Amino acid sequence: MTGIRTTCAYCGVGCGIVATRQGERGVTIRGDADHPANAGRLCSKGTHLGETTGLEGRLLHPMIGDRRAGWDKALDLVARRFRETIAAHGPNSVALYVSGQLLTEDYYVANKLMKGFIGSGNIDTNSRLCMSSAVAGHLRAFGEDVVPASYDDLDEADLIVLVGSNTAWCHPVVYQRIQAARAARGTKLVVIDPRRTETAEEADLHLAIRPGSDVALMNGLLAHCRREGLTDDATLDVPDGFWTALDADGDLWTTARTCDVAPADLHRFFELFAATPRTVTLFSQGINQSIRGTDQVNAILNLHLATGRIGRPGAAPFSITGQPNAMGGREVGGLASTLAAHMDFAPDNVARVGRFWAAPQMATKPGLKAVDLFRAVEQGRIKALWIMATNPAVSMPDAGRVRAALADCPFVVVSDVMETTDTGLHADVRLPAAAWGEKDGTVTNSDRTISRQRAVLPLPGEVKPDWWIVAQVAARMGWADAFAYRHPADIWREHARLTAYQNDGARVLNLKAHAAIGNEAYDALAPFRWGGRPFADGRFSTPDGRARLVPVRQIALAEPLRGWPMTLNTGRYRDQWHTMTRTGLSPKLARHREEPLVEVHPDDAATLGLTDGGLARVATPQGDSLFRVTIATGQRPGELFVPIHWTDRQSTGGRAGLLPRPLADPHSGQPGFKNTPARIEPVVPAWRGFLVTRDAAAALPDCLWATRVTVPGGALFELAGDGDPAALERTLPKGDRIEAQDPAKGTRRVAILRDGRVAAVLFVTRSGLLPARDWLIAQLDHATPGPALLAGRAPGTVVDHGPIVCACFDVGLKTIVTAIAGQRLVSVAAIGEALGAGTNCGSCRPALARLIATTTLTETADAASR
Ligand SMILES: Nc1nc2c(c(=O)[nH]1)N[C@H]1C(S)=C(S)[C@@H](COP(=O)(O)OP(=O)(O)OC[C@H]3O[C@@H](n4cnc5c(=O)[nH]c(N)nc54)[C@H](O)[C@@H]3O)O[C@H]1N2
Ligand SMILES: Nc1nc2c(c(=O)[nH]1)N[C@H]1C(S)=C(S)[C@@H](COP(=O)(O)OP(=O)(O)OC[C@H]3O[C@@H](n4cnc5c(=O)[nH]c(N)nc54)[C@H](O)[C@@H]3O)O[C@H]1N2
Ligand code: SF4
Ligand SMILES: [Mo]
Repeated sequence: MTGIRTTCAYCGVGCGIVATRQGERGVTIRGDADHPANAGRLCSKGTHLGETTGLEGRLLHPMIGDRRAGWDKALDLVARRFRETIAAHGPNSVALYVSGQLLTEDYYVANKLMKGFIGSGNIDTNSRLCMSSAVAGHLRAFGEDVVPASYDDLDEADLIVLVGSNTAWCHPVVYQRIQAARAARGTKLVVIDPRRTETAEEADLHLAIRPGSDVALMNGLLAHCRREGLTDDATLDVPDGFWTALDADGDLWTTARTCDVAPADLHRFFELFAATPRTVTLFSQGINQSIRGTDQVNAILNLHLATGRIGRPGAAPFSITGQPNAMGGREVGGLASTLAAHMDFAPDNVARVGRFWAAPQMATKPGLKAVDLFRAVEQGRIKALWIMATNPAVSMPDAGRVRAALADCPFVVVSDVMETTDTGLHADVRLPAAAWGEKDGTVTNSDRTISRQRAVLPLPGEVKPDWWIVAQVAARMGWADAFAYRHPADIWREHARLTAYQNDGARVLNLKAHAAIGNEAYDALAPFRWGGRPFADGRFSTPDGRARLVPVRQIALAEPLRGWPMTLNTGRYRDQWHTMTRTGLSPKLARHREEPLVEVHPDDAATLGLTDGGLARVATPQGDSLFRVTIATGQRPGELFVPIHWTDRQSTGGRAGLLPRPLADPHSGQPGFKNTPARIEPVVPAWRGFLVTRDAAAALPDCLWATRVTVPGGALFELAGDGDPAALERTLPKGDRIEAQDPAKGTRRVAILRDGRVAAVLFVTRSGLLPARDWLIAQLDHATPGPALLAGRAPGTVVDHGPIVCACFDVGLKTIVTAIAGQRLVSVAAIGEALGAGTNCGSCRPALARLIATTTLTETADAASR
């Protein structure tokens, strides 16, 4: 085999990849056919990882302020400031904020430093924002945070229910697996999501419930199963009054009203679930990211426990994780609320872990959870903060406030792979970490499969692995012996030993077999899943071995607030990852959704005067930001959806993080990102335009709306503004200039040539049309004649392919629609044969299916009106 087996950098599906180095920094990628998570498949993000391994924008040296510093100096400074702060203000005056994008080994070392040596619980992680409600729900029901499902269950299920999960975009390879199961055994698919996502579009049934009504739905379904005699709670711990309270919630019609769905649809779902013992309920952020997230999780767990849909093939509740190593972080105890190796802060656990670590100073109670942690920074109670592998200035709720807190914090350290991030701007010290392709260690995916990530590329510049950086600081704080790791395998063995240490079966997580593994065996480690089929024997990790049903009630859903009549939902795009530090480098991935859009129902758009393609300001009590409007029938009226990805690096607008409330679930501390009172109003700029430039790293032009789109050979900026567009000229590179103007329309076109080759073109207009961007982008660095450049198109005809649908083969919307109509293509496979679209990673297949449906409809409608 050529190439190195590793795992994808992105989502919790945890796909195996075979990566082959090409030249200095290049990597070619293919799916690993032997990996149990993906059997060779990859989605668009994994497929295009090779476009993101260059050194552009990387942080390559330690930095103190804006100056390069040697490692010794930077590490000494971090250790000294942490030591001094602790000496003056106690261990709780410092904190670490880490990430599900660290490897298990990195995570283990950071957790050990904080909880065993500094002696505070103040280490929390971005997983708090991601699946802490699932963790809290598992603990309440099972007594341990164990995901009782595996991907194999998806192959063996007869019904799959996706709740609050846009699987087709966020876990595409799992989605393909679901589609394969549907094709192979007729598995039914139900999607529960207020939005009609691409995932929902292909389902057998979509329940577009009112946001926040999931408890009503699950409780209603459980009551239905009880009435049908399908529940068996003999072996469960059932609190008094559990069943009577459930009955009091009312019948199908009441539930349908609460959830705002048709009673007939709800009935269909209830009957289907009741008739299907092999059911997997897969859930993610629509459930977790709510101020009632933990109760929502337990409503799902109650349903599965009481109907026996757990611990059996094809039957399980399945909390799917977001980040590549969210699960590994849970295993080492990287949340402020857990200790280590699936142990909590019970005194005997604290004593046990303390013995194991020979810890001088154990944390004895949970630390601050993310929202409270940044509040403590704001209030000056935390005076030294170290952030690793996460970008909270963008991703925390009420992010404007988080930025202000960071700016005021006396000492901020940021370990990142990128030179400039919105968070890094507030750092006193920046430490260059190894990126995907350079890192070496393990990750655990959504179904408990542990895989190796292996280095394909050498460490560039002075970059170091995260575990090394933490261990160095620990050593300089005085604990060299406890952190004397030389290889990630040293850490892995220690972690494995801790999971097995005095574990008499009380904890399912037990990696005993790995406690003495050699370095070579570690390097060669094949993917394996721990825990087998958890709870198959009916025994849970509670003291009496019984699972607990947790009484949960649907809270009254608030009426819209005065002045904030809309509800704002936030989430993800198919081809972008979080704050775009990596996916933002890929021209192919940029094409799916180039700008941050706000999706609005057509009725709302009509009432509020919003136009498709126009700009709008979305405001909440926390802040406001501009977005480009897209009218979407898949939105419920009164609800808006915006993506989370755009940062100050990428755009003057689209800053979703400024908008959500910093309110969190009382059990888990997970913020409610999906449901914020908001309003929206149109913004009509005086002029619109765009800039295409060879300078990929060009600063954002200073105007009302400027969004960077990575394109082959440079960058495209979409622009709009109110002031004098002449100010934009400052952003043009130097060179020979040609220009044309049309005063009647207020149009100005400028092209800059260097050595006769196109360096940049700028088009601005007050009332005219703008040409399609594709052809101009393709002219970068070409010796294109001036008149054609200023005309914005090739002499003769140009084909506008429309927005890219298939990122792998660059196939545009218009090309596809023309082919469907012209060649009478009736299936996704037929489109694949004709155009190649959808035949590689498959991420665009749901979009292709929709194009077939809508194109055929239009054709029929045209025919009928003729
Ligand atoms: N392309 C891509 N994939 C990713 C990521 C990425 O950034 N980009 N990030 C990864 C990470 S870390 C995570 S956590 C996952 C997240 O994966 P998902 O959870 O699938 O993604 P989201 O888009 O955050 O939200 C899912 C859905 O919840 C719905 N929802 C909102 N409110 C409610 C509600 O009240 N009830 C119900 N039932 N549904 C509701 C939203 O409309 C949305 O469609 O994705 C992972 N995969
Ligand atoms: N409004 C709203 N906000 C949300 C969400 C939402 O749905 N809506 N979802 C939340 C969820 S589920 C999540 S998971 C978060 C994600 O939010 P973040 O974690 O803030 O987002 P990322 O862009 O993944 O940030 C990772 C950072 O680590 C860097 N990095 C990458 N690899 C490494 C490495 O190996 N080592 C180091 N040291 N650095 C590295 C990257 O360059 C980047 O700066 O966002 C949360 N915020
Ligand atoms: S589904 Fe896509 S992003 Fe997720 S691990 Fe697989 S290839 Fe990577
Ligand atoms: Mo996440």
